[in-house]
Amino acid sequence: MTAALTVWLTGLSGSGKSTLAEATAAWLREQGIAHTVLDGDVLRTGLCRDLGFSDADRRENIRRVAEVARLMNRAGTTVICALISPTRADRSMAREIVGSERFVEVHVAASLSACEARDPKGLYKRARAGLVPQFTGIDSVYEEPLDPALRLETAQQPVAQSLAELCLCLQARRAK
Ligand code: GGZ
Repeated sequence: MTAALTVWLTGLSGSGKSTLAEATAAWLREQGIAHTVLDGDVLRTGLCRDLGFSDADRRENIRRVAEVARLMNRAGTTVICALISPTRADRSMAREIVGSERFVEVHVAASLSACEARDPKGLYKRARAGLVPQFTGIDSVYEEPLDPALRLETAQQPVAQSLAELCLCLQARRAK
C-alpha cells in the first residue's frame, strides 16, 4: 500500500527544516510521488498571516497546517510540513488531526548553539538584542520530541545524509 503521508519536520529556526523539505520534495518528484511543501515561514505570509508567535497563535498556526495536510493526504498528496511546532502538545494535536497512521514526526535536531552560530537570517542576533519577542529557544520554549520516527543531526552531517535517512524512513512507512 502506498498511502500519502504527512512528514512533520520540527526543529528550531535555522535547524535546516526548509532545506530538508525542499530536498525531500525533489526526491519525491523523482519518484513520481504527488507531494507539496507546507513551510511555516511561507504560510505566515498568506494562510496564517493573521497569526503571531504567542502560544495560542502558534497552536492555531499548527492546527491550520495540520488540517490542510489532512485534506491533501486524503486527496492522495504526500505533504512535507516544516514548522518549528515547539510543543509536544501541539505536535500531538497535529498528529491527531492528520491521523497517526499517516503522520511521520521528524526531529530536525540542530542544537540551539548550532542554529545561533549559523543564524542565516540574523534573527537570533536580533532576538538576543530584545528585538524579536517570544523567539523560540531564547525566550520561548522548544520541547524536543521524545519518540520521533526519525531524529536528524543536521548540524553534524550534510543535507545528503539527512535526506538519505529520511528517504529510507519514508520508504519503510510507505511499504507498510
Ligand atoms: C520563532 C520566528 C519568530 C519567533 C519570526 N519565534 O527560521 P525562519 O524564521 O525562516 O522560520 C521561522 C518562522 C517560524 O514559523 P513557524 O510557523 O514554523 O513557527 S511555529 O511552528 O512555532 O508556529 C522564523 C520566523 O518564523 N520567526 N519570529 N518569535 N520563529
